[in-house]
Amino acid sequence: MDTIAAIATPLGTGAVGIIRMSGEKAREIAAKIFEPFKLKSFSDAVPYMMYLGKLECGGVRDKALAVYFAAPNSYTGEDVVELHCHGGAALLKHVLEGVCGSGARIADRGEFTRRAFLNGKMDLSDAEGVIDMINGDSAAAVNAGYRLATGGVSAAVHALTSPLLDVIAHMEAALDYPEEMEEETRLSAKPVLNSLIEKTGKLLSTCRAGSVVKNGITVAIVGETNVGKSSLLNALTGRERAIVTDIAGTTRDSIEETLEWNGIALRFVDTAGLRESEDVVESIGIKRSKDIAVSSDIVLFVVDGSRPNNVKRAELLKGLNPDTPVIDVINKSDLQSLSSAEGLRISAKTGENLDELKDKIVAAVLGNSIDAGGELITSLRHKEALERALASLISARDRFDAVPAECTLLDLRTAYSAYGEITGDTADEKIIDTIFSKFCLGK
Ligand SMILES: Nc1nc2c(ncn2[C@@H]2O[C@H](COP(=O)(O)OP(=O)(O)OP(=O)(O)O)[C@@H](O)[C@H]2O)c(=O)[nH]1
Ligand SMILES: [Mg+2]
Repeated sequence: MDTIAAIATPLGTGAVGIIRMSGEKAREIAAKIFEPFKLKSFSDAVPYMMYLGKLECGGVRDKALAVYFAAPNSYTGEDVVELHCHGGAALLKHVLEGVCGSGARIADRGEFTRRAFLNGKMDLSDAEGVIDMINGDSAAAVNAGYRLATGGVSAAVHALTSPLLDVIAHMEAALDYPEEMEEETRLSAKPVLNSLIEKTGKLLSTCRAGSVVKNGITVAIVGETNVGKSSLLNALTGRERAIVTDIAGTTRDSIEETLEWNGIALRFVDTAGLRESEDVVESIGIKRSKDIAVSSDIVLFVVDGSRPNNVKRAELLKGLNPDTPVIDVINKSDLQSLSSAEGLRISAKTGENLDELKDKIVAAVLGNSIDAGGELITSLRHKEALERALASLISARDRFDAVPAECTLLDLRTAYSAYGEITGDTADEKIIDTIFSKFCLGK
């Protein structure tokens, strides 16, 4: 394999900037451009040790650190060298040019990780975990990426494919034998199929929680005008984000703000108060409020507890997906209560019960679907592959006694191939290209 190189740190100014090389010539190139202070040559470098020295390359000089990771014990499985330079954009650009002039070429997006996959250092789903860790915008998302990257999902899938492969092998072998033997093998396959169907279904049932963990929860704050929706957004996020006045119809456009609660990203969307309006701009805002409520994961329906209750709740929430949870929130608990509405009493002014509200939001969306220690499916690609595997397994089981063994085998091989797409065992080039194109340069 040729030697690839890239700047592994973000472009811009920083304390440190890292140039990474992978391939046969990595150490040789490093030895040409980097003189360690305490060694005659970088060719004598002990792997996994950092050396301080002079880097001279691409027309620039730097006092830098270099480290050599010897194949196969490196990220890519090949010889890897990292040059830890000072983090200047021009400096790094010139060093990279110099490195490429010495026999490396610039790496494509995700090419380091792609090589790691091709060299068997990680499964395809592990590689996707690496992207998720980098892109994760909450602690829960990062941790789900970590679980994926460290083989959680691939182990769960391997636990399904190995018994399936056994069944396939036995059934294939039995095809050539007398009928009783074929029958016996077929019968012993049945309980395995049932167990695979159950386990695959269980994994699929974690998709909703997985999506919440990865993407966060979108929370629409809706209600009549002046009930304190914008005040609630501001109180929750601790910022004067939305304009608050005692004039009904203050908010016209939706305003979004994200906070993290117990590691999960909560994306609150304040909306225009719902009422009959002749005003063109306000009417567009109200239409938008309804659309946001429909597309969000959960709705906070806010009423003003200091006003007699005449809220047309059902009418205002019309069109909502019946599966979308709604939390009734009675705001202004610091004032005398005149409302008979039921719900969680809060005050955007004093902050009363706001933490309880955030807990309630997470519980309403996730329920107890996060099984501690169990794997979470966070990727749509994995979900689709599992669904296809499940459909084929069910088809194999349900037609088991009615069709020849060859037909059952066809279903089982389809299921096996669907599982294999997740780990990369059976993924085709196109899937692999798509996955690595989502990586950043230098990863
Ligand atoms: N006492 C008290 N007043 C509040 C509370 N929350 C909001 N208010 C007041 O209620 C009025 C309306 O607040 P907003 O946050 O603008 O209400 P809104 O629901 O966003 O109103 P629209 O944007 O018009 O739909 C303001 O005068 C707020 O100061 C609260 O918890 N207690
Ligand atoms: Mg408002």
